[in-house]
Amino acid sequence: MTTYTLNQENLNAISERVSTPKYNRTQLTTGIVHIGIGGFHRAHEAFYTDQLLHDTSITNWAICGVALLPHDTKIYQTLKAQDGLYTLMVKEFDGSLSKRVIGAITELLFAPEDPSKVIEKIASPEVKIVTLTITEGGYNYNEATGAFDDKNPSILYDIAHPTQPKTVFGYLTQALKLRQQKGLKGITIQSCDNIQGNGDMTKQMLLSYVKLADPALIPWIEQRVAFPNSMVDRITPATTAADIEQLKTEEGIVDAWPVVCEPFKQWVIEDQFSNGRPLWEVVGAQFVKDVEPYEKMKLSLLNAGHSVLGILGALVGYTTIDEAVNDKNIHAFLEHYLKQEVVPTLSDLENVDLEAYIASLLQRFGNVSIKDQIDRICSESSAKFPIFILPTVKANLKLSRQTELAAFVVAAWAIYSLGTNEKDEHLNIKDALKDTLHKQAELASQNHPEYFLEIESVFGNLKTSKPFVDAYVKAYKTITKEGVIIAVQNINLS
Ligand code: CS2
Repeated sequence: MTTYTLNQENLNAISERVSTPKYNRTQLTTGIVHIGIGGFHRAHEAFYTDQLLHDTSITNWAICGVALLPHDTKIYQTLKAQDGLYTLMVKEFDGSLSKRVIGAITELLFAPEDPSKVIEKIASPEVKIVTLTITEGGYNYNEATGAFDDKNPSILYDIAHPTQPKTVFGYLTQALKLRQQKGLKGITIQSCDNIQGNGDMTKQMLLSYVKLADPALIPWIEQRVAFPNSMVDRITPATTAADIEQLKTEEGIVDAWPVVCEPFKQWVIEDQFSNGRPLWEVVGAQFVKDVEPYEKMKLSLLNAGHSVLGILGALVGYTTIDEAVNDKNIHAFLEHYLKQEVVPTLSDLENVDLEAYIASLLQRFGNVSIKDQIDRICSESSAKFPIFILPTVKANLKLSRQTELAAFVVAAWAIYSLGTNEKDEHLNIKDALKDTLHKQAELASQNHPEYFLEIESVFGNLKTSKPFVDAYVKAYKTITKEGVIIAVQNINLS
């Protein structure tokens, strides 16, 4: 079989083998600048937008993908060499694979190379939306103070060097300022990260930055920039060498960075845009007045479920999420956690069948073709726990309800942070707070489990809750003594 390198020139030949964009990519204009062109964006927003460009005659919503950080060079160069094209490989439950080339990203910028290009792009009249996937930790929010972290060295750098920014806040501020100077219309800044109230959070953090960097811009932002909240969902594991090889062997397509994902997808967005928006509803997105209940449900069930499986699974020695959820003890633990500790906190969700949602989650987690990496799930847990798990704990403590199972997971995380699993294998921990986590985990292991809860930027004042600390210490001791599986078996899950 002839092999073709994925790029615009070879698209015709490739279309004989897999589905490719049928719209004329060269005639599109850029309506969206997206910051953070990792797998999730390419499996989600870019996928929806590609479908929209495909199904309608709309031409003004192509995406300019921005790689913001110096370590994003590889993804930038790869996509650039492929003219923004990549293959989406959807792994169905029955093990089959559907492949499709996505064409919605038509421009690419590498911010560290020339910041002014990114600033000017956002400040061009045809751009109406900036979307973000900058990860949960990217918002510069400090859990301990409940505010923007104004001591962050990158933030201080951006304030001192406004035209050569490094952070998303520095870029957005300069770009908004330029839009104001040019007398352009407002713009929408839409977060696609897993954060409760992700639009509100973006607004709060951006305004905190602008207050320090350029306070005169605040009224313009308040009047002309919209920050819709949204709930985003599609499980997107990291691409492996085997995925790249499979595409080459099966289709003769040489794609240096395809994206793999599950078939399920969901996007619920608050319909608040200041300068128009794509008709994403035509291709399945849901526009609603209030997205909060959807976000809460997804973060506290799906994302929390992932962290539970990730941390417990990693300690036991599993490497993928399906292995962890297909272990009957871990499965039972997770199901009970979701039903006993999370569901009671979601009582304001009307018309949602939570039992059915949980059943579908357990099925999605169990998809053996996905092989979602436990390493991916456990990475940056210090940014994830405060969003996925701790709000549930706080809500339960407030009403004097059980937090035993969440305490068990936090205890497992403290033991995980020592860096070795129960098989004595090294754990590859990736976390911005890795050193702090390790240090507190070490102290905890010397007969003071509670020391792990001292990390205020993660736990806030959780250490002052006696019922939680008691449950946590008890779980810590049991897991250390008996291991995760026996400890789980010994919890009364009825
Ligand atoms: C995961 C998410 O990063 C994580 O811990 O829970 O990436 C998850 O796969 C997505 O939010 C699914 O929509």
